[in-house]
Amino acid sequence: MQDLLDKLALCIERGKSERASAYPPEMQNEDGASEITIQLLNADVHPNDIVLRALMPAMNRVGEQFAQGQAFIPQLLISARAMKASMAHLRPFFESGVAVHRGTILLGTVAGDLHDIGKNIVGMVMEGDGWQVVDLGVDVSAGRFVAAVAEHPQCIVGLSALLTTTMGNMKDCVTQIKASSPATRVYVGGAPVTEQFSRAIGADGYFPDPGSLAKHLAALIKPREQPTG
Ligand code: B1M
Repeated sequence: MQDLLDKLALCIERGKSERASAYPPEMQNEDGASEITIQLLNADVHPNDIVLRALMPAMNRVGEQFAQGQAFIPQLLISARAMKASMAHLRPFFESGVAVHRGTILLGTVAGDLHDIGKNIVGMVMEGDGWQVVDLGVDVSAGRFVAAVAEHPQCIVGLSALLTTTMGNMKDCVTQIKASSPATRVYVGGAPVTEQFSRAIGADGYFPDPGSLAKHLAALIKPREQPTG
């Protein structure tokens, strides 16, 4: 199985989305991220393992190459596309896995930031844990968060940021959300964010991954209803 996980990681690194894709030329007529993900799922590999043992390490390697000037924006984009091709098959496995409704979580990547892969994984995991996810997308202003909280008064908010230059915008979001709705819990996450930063901006907590966020919320908030069927 490790072979298939390694193959999937290679597809992410090289940006091979699916077999039909002509890119990269040296991988023509080979299975891509889409086909290999299906093979892994058919072999009963858990979606979490696919994320943790193939997708994330591959994306981190692409990020390191980018940081060292060995990869450029187009490579990041095609890797992101391959990652999304894989995640499309994983989503149904995370959705509605449990017969509970814990509440609503609003998710968004803060203003100025276009990174959405991590936020999307958080969304999938939370859905699987019984949360209704309202995904506001990327580049979300504090004002849009405030308006969405007004529409979903009982919600919890999860902010994501991947850039040191945009994580500062989380403060604005926390401040404005708390000003309009003091009881709303606001959690933060994303690669550059830390617990210390979370405390400094008045957020209710920092979580490094969706699993720890889901666990924290499950302990804090008991399911509100048990739908039948
Ligand atoms: Co960008 N990028 N990028 N990028 N990019 C990083 C983040 C970077 C670290 C790369 C590097 O230099 N090594 C660097 C940031 C450096 C810094 O700020 N210190 C960087 C840069 C510089 C940039 C640009 C500025 C480059 C440029 O234009 N010169 C630019 C900014 C654009 C913008 O946003 N305005 C840019 C653009 C892009 C692309 C658009 C090309 C693409 C994003 C595509 C997309 O998302 N649709 C991209 C990518 C792919 C990356 C890397 C390679 C991968 C990010 C990713 O998807 N990781 C990234 C390097 C890296 O991360 N190693 C990089 C996988 C993902 C599953 O992990 O997002 O961390 P992550 O999410 C995790 C946890 O953090 C957590 O759970 C997730 C799952 O475990 N989590 C939460 C996330 N949000 C949470 C919220 C929570 C809880 C947990 O709620 C409470």
